[in-house]
Amino acid sequence: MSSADQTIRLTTAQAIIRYLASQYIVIDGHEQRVCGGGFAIFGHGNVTCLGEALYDHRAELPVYRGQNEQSMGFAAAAYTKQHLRQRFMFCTASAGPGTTNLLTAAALAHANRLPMLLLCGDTFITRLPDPVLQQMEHFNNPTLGVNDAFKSVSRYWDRITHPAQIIQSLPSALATMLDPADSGPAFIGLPQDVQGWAYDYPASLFEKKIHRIRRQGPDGEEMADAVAMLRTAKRPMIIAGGGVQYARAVSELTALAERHAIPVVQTIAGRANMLETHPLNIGPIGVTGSDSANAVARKADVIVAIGTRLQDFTTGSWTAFDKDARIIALNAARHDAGKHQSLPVVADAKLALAELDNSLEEYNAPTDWVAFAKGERTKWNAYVADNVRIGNRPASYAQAIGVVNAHCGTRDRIVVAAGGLPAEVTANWRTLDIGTVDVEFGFSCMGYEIAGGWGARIAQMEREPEADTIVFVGDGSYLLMNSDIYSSVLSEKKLIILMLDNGGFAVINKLQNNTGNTSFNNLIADNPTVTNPVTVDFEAHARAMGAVAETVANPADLTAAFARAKASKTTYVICMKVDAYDGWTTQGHAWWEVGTPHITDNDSVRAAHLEQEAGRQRQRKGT
Ligand SMILES: Cc1ncc(C[n+]2csc(CCOP(=O)(O)OP(=O)(O)O)c2C)c(N)n1
Repeated sequence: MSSADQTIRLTTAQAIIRYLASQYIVIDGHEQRVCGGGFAIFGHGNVTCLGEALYDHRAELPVYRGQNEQSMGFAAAAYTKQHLRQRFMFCTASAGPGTTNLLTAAALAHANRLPMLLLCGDTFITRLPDPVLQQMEHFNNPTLGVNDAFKSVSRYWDRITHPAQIIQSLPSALATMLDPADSGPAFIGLPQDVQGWAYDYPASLFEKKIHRIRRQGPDGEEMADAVAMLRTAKRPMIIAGGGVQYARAVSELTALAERHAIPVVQTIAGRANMLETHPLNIGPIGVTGSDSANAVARKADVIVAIGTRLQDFTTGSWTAFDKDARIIALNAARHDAGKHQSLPVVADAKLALAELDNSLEEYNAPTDWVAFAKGERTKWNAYVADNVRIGNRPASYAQAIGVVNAHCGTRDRIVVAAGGLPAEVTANWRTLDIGTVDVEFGFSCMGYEIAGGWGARIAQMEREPEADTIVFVGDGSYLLMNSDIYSSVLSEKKLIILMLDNGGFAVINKLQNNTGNTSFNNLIADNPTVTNPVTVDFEAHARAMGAVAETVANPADLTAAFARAKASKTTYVICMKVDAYDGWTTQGHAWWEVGTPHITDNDSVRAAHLEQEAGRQRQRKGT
């Protein structure tokens, strides 16, 4: 008998988990499992078969018990982000509501291009017991169920209707997740009966396999065009996105910028691509950016956009640039490289940046242009220094950010997602080390903060346990999803959480006011159906989940509290009130397109609409 004919008889679920446990990757010379384990909430749809298989492999693939499927997915997203997409985790949900709870997390991973494996129970293939618990029946299509909802938020989708199918499906799912151009969530629906069916699997399926993340070199002609265009630049600018970090191309980016004196601005995901102190770091660009980056962006004639999907916060809804500026888009994904009629260079950033650097030879950006960019940055630094200064106004996000930034470790990781904090962190945070900032703004999803902090901390403890994970969260996001404080305590994955309370959804209230509308339904104080406006005791709430918690009266008291949090071995929550109106960073913004009413009886809404439309004059329309 040929060795190729050797088989191992396993259930579908056993085979999936055994396969996952035998997949490896080499990171910095160390072989590691590509799957770092997973998050699970069991129910009848996954406990009996998948649960049995996971128990047998619990030493190789650690299973963390979640509190909410959605937050499990956020934790998995933050985990892979911290591992620069080189390792991922799985999430398993039972069926019906457990599975649909994962939908938002899948969308977040899709928007942020993050790998995560979703293993979800499904209805019976035989249909003999139908309709089953939690089954949603489509009267005219029995194949449709809740799992089909994942098709639009997954990069890979499959339903296993026979045990043999995983021989094809699992390698495809992994190939998708590890492809830099295609990376995103992979969804596998597992009918409850099929999970337990047995099959004689080829033994070779379970042999140790070492994966590589492909580095696609640039096409010669695309690169030649890019070099020719960049050589003509009188005012070149680089936009560095999150893809630079995923390609582990930070040193190539820095070398290119330094050798040819090209100013670099960053996207939100690319916020920690360059140290704050680097002279060519001109700051964050766009709607929540800096005056310095936006001033440079307005004048740049050739823009090299690297590893960015050019979302509206980066481009100021495409008003941030000169209409005649030309864009070279260097990206692993063809989709991103072709945006806005850019000159595409479809390639791995590390390889392409090195080649671009060499091919540019003696090209240097004109010195007056570089001096202009540096001068703008100096002015922005002064603004930020004053903006984070304690006492400059009522307690604000910026002041809290300033205190933490001044006292955190250089390798500490900060996690932020929704509300006003992403903008405040992007504008005011001084990057102390590469890859230390996780501002989730691909989906800007409330609830990611604490759950993501937990996942980030799991990854951080695998790589650099001496550093801390620091979460900034508003009261709105906290109330939406906080139960992973308990998870972090249970699993001893310590977080430092800054819970900043401005009485509700303050950033949306600000948008409501800025568009001429009356405050309504955002701050607790402005909700007509709130007839008993009690306040939440956040400190007691966090303590009830096992965290150490304290409340500070003002940013001046935050320094000592943060030191206590640093010294704590357990998750530590610091609560502080900030001002909902007088607390914002007011500089550094670019125009942002939001839909405003074209007709209204309200004069201030009409005035805001006209002002908003006036900003459109600068908008590039796809050219
Ligand atoms: C899941 C989700 N629901 C709704 C929104 C829309 N939204 C964006 S920010 C925000 C308010 C967040 O409140 P909070 O966390 O208190 O931050 P603040 O606005 O006060 O800074 C809302 C409702 C969102 N981003 N995510």
